[in-house]
Amino acid sequence: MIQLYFSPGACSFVPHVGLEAAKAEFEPKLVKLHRGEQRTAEYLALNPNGQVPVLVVDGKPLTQIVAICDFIDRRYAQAGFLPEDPWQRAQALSRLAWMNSTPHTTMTRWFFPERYAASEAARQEVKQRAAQDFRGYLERLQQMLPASGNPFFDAYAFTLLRWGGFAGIDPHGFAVLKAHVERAMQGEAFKTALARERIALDTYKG
Ligand SMILES: N[C@@H](CCC(=O)N[C@@H](CS)C(=O)NCC(=O)O)C(=O)O
Repeated sequence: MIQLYFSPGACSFVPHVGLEAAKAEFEPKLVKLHRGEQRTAEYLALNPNGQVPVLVVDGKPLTQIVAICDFIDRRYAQAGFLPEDPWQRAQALSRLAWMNSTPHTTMTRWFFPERYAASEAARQEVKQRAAQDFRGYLERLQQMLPASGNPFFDAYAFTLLRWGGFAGIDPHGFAVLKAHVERAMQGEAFKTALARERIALDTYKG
């Protein structure tokens, strides 16, 4: 029995698409981050970090996107998401780890500036600097595209490009990345996850 704790539009979209693409049987469990449901005692018992995603497998929690992707890939090996060759596999995991550690955490600064600075002026500076850094990371992500080719990468790329819209970053400025993501959005697994989370690439308001 598999359950995925997710929140609409959050990074949990990555394993969400992965599970759908693997045609896995799983129970989606909605966590309302804006209501602080990730900080309840019950949830912290699953993930002491107070974050989504959590994959619960036969009652046992697994956290961290990269580890969850590795698990999904091995558990549903027939889907062939990640390369079998050790070097190519490590390279694919390296790209996911970079997305998780670098652009992702940069947007965490933009979403939660109060965790990084006390005054309103300093918080605005944190957000401005985060948005500036994030643009550079989207450039680098775009350059990685020729080496992509698995649903985890595509779902993370979608998530990051969508988050950029909140920070005033127009996805049209990353035409190749946008086209790649929009192609991925046409896949059945993507469509199912997008519909369940009720999200689209529509966060940029110009
Ligand atoms: N490194 C973690 C990052 C998880 C993460 O940043 N989750 C965010 C959503 S994208 C979250 O749950 N934030 C809630 C909070 O910080 O209160 C992972 O790979 O799972």
